[in-house]
Amino acid sequence: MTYLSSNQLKQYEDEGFVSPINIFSKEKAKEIRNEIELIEKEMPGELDKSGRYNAHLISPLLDEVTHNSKILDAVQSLIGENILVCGTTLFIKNPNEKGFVSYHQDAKYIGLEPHNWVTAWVAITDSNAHNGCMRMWSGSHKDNLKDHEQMFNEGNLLTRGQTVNNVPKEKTTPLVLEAGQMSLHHPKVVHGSDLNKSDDRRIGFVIQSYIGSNVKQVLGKNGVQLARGKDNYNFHETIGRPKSLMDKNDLKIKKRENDNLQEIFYKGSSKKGNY
Ligand SMILES: O=C(O)CCC(=O)C(=O)O
Repeated sequence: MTYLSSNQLKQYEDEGFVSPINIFSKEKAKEIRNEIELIEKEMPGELDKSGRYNAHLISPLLDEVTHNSKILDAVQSLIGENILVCGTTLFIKNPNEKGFVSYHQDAKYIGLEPHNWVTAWVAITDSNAHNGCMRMWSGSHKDNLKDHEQMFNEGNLLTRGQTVNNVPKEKTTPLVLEAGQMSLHHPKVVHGSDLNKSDDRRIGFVIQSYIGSNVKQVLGKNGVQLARGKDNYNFHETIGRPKSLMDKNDLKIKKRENDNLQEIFYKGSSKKGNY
């Protein structure tokens, strides 16, 4: 068991994130990258735009990451022993593309209440200031939810380009990770990321999020998987784990889940973005 240490718990409480945490080897990370790139090659477009969500439903290796016991031990330290997975996102920044993530709070649009949940950002490639790693506004999770401007701006990897203005960027902390490490962040911490200025891809596989079984989806429907413990509340439909890579039926389930997610992400918006 590798629960978070008291120092790590303190970091999460004070800063709204804990990082870095070692999960798997660089070799394993490369294997996972190869599986992602095989899907991209065999099924062009499958992981693009709204297809970037829930790739763990069609990829046995991403499923393995999602249910990794080291990750779950750390998550259990923060949200308790009954843990559900309610979705994943691939945040890929290719070199020479203008991808960035505006500063935002996840809890603003995701519909998961109460905030007994945490997001795990797992580095499939190294992630650093040069290739656009996440940057956290330390301590911002202690404030209420902030106003977000909906920018729908080019290159923004968020659905609506939702942006918290006046973030003191020079004070934000870069979460530098090696492939195989992860960070955990709080639903209300303000965070974003810059352009990838390197000549390789930056790939983050994000479990967004691990929720306690007491958490509801108040904006729509979310299928979940039981990751650990018991689901005492049964607020959500349960979805299965992948049978094999790119299984036909699993592809349909992924599509259905992602259609539901679109309803959640664009609830109340008259405009739709790319994701
Ligand atoms: O991958 C990134 O740069 C941003 C990811 C993010 O905003 C998140 O995981 O909540």
